[in-house]
Amino acid sequence: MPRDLILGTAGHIDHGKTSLVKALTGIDCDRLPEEKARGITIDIGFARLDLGDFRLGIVDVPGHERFIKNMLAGATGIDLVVLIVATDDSVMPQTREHLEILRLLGLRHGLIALTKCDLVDETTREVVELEVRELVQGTFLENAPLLRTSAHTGEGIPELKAALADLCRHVEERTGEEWFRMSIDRSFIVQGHGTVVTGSVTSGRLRVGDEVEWQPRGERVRVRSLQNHDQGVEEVHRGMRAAINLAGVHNEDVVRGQEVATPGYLVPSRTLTVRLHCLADVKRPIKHRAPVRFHVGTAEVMGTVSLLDSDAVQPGAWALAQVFLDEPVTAVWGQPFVIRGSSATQTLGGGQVLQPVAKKVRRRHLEMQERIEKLWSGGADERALAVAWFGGFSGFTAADLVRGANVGPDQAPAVIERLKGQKALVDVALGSGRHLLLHADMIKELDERILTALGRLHEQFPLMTTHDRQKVQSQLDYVGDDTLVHAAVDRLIAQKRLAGDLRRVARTDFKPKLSANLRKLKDKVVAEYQQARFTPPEPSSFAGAAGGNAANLRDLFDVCVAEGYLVHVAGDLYLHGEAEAEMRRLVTEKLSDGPGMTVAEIRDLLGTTRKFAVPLCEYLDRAGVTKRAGDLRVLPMA
Ligand SMILES: Nc1nc2c(ncn2[C@@H]2O[C@H](COP(=O)(O)OP(=O)(O)O)[C@@H](O)[C@H]2O)c(=O)[nH]1
Ligand SMILES: [Mg+2]
Repeated sequence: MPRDLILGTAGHIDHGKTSLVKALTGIDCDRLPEEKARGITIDIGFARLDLGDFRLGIVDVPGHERFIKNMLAGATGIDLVVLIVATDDSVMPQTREHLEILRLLGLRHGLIALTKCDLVDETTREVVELEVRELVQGTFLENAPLLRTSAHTGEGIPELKAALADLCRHVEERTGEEWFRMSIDRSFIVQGHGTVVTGSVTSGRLRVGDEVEWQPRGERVRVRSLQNHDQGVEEVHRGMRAAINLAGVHNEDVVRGQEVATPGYLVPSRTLTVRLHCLADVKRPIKHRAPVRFHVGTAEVMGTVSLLDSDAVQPGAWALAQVFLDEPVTAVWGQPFVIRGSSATQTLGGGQVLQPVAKKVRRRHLEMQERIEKLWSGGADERALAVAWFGGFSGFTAADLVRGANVGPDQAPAVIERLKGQKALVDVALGSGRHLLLHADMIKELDERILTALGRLHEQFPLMTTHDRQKVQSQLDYVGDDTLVHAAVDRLIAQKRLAGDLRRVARTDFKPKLSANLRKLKDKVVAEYQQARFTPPEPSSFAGAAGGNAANLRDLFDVCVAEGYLVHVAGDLYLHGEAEAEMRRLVTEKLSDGPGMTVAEIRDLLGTTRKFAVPLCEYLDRAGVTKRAGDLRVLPMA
């Protein structure tokens, strides 16, 4: 089986890129009527070249400075490049710009073709060769083969093919499992078949009948049929040009920049964290908050740069940054991107994606920066841990590691097991078979937050022995699964750092300020209120027992209310919690199968006196149990 690779062209307009592809393949890549009429390439065109051991899909790009965005869409999936320089024109602005873009895209393999050699003499050829050699110094093309060609006379074409075949042998083969991914560069309708999307397959393989996720829409669609260079095939894989017939997709909904991928692989985001390089030969640095055009895959989206560790990236320098985009894009860890000025007149820089799906990070936050740097400098385990850490309390999945840490899909389970073994990751069971994978720091962090929140409550209510678990959770500044908090509280109870039950908890290091006497008094108060039901005692009747200290007595009643033993009705009137519930039940029951009741009737129902009946009725109105209708109390619905 020949190996499939994708070759791109690059170079200034009119330098003979399209002519050279035609001389190599017999295919005219200028397919648009406007391209034919004007004789220039506007959008990317495609050809194929068989080289025995290798099959090249060729993407011919436009050289015109106005169509750089199309060049970028074409260059995004290529494995090797032919940089083309016309001998009658030598190095020109887009020769430089295309080379810069190829460098930013991380291209490693290519060769140089001098074209139109039929137009110039030997001396000129030599001068141009020197100029080109100088241009590529320090780049991946530094030692690249340089061939002299002419599309008109055929000079150098066989040698070019041989050099390409040789170059292909140097492109490293990828081993290990990969998920499928293709960034869409074109779409059209085939009569009777529906929408077809095309692109360069950048990873994995895809078969007829498979399902792909169409991003950023997040829709799952079925692959009806596949083509590679106009031939029906059962499968496409990395390095191939592919045309995918998608079931149930409207052509008008497809735009360049969308992707199709293995479901779960890509997640669209408007915020990405990146390492950003400012090109050495731009005039001004890239400033914090600069508006830019962000090119990733075949997508081009407007956005703003936020520099995390500086106010400007100087020409030639690198920085950590986040980009905030107007539209969501899909990317993976390490993926190259390019940024251009917002008016699209200049390529400013580019770099690699570190977090394809990021949350906004505070600038100049050293700990965050260190964690983000780990995503670049660290090995697979460290990258995985960084992804887990940024997953916070929501945790992470194996797919997050594939997308965000460049861990192979076949490697992810082993990485997770290893890190769990090292206690760096924790697998929390959430009940009913659900699991949550968390960075171990999150468990510690949650414990800390629970202890701190409870500590604050103890400080605020020094007399209260315990607090409601729900109340503690509401003070955590936590968004995530409730079960996780419950599990953490249970664990803290098991570790004896908390004391409590299913309903209420306290820190074990907390000593309630209630003296032994007051604790005894509290039990007495609660017991008396329980006994008295709807004819409760006056708080002042306990003043003597409280040592005549009014503040103590007030605190004591507050504690009883906070702990749910008593309910405050009005003024000095309290009911035992059970009596209050009983009152609601009795009144509601009576009213739901009878007419309204007067205060006197409610008084008799509760077996109390007028002194209590009036404030109790008003309490029931406030609580929404009853409402007033003239002299009567009725149910609020009535
Ligand atoms: N004499 C000569 N002209 C060429 C050669 N290659 C391309 N041209 C001409 O240069 C012009 C631009 O070529 P084209 O392939 O469209 O350039 P591109 O913009 O780089 O794709 C056309 O008029 C071609 O006929 C060549 O090898 N010799
Ligand atoms: Mg062209």
